[in-house]
Amino acid sequence: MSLIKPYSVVISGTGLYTPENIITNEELVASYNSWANQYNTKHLMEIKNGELPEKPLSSAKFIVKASGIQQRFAYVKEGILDIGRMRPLIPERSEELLSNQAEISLYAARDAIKAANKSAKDIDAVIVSCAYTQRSYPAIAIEVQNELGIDGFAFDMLVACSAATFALHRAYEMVAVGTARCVLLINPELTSPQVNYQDRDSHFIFGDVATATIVERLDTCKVDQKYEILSIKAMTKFSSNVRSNMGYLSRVNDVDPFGADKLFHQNGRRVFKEVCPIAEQHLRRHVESLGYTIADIKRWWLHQANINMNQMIIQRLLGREATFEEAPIILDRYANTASAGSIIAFHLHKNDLSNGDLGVISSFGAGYSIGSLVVRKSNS
Ligand code: CO8
Repeated sequence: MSLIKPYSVVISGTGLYTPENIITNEELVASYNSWANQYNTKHLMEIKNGELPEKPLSSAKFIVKASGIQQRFAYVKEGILDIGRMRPLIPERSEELLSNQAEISLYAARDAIKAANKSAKDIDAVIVSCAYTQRSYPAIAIEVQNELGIDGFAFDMLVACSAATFALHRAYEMVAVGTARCVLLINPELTSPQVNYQDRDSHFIFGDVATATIVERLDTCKVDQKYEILSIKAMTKFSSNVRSNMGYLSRVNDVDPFGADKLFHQNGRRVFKEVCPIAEQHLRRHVESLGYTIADIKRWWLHQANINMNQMIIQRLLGREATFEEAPIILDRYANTASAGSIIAFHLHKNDLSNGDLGVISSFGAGYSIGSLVVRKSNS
């Protein structure tokens, strides 16, 4: 039993940073295939003798059919398509300069603060939440807090695909109980440094982006269009089917700190099969626990990893195919942006809802982790 009377909590603004550089499927496949052909020629004898497997070729047609992804954005494009490098070229910055993740966080954060009609003095806490942070400490969130001149406190948190929804949950709790009036949370998803561009099965999956959200008390909100958070729900279930072994122990393990297992790798087919039913059940239970039916939900801002996954989950929930308006897709342009996908969908496809309309923001993926929020549009 809670002794604290909770405040009503709203999302009052969102922000989006989209990098200038686009990489199309065709460009990515041409680069990968050149690299694979070069590798196969170089290792012809070992491949013939069965000592090494041949590198199979990739295809843009396969990528669209299997994932729905047409292109992705890259924070730095230079180096990714160069078959002598196949990773972005991001020079190290001196300690006096802004870090890369703080830089992209600030673009999205300023956008969200403006949308919510807030200023630095209104904000009590900053959360940076994403799949990776570029250093362990000091927190990227504290760097962002300093740049924006925000008082209070800031911290980083990592929950892979569910980093954004789980951070929204923490922000909701802080505002509801009154430990913060207004929270800025940011998802600087700089994924390209962790993509294995020499792996045909995953070279196409990810894109870079940053999103930001302002969560505050209803009674301090200064904008007409807001989304009241009615309920939050999370679940996790351990699985190594989506994994990166990059970590600070590589140095003492005496292993290659940049080996293939230190980059993103997955058993995509198993993730698909296992996560879809868990996500569907989670979302159904969440909505029904509030006394609503699935049909009461006007919009589903779902995790954006794979179009077929979203279609299967929504088909199971609704018992029919969803329209674009009911479950918007942004992964065709942005690809999988780790935790930011559902927030991009929310940012781009929320303004047309009417007063009182219900929606669900949800993530599902690595961990496994599933996070959801049921929100209600309020125009006043
Ligand atoms: N080109 C041509 N053929 C290919 C390619 C390619 N690029 N890749 C695979 N194939 C082949 C396979 O080898 C296979 O051939 P065969 O039938 O002869 O064995 C055939 O195509 C079919 O392969 P799959 O069965 O693997 O194909 P799927 O239809 O399952 O599609 C996907 C593969 C797209 C990976 C799909 O399984 C998927 O999307 N699964 C869900 C994945 C998911 O949601 N993962 C979670 C992502 S993690 C996350 O969101 C955040 C993590 C943290 C961030 C990390 C940042 C770097």
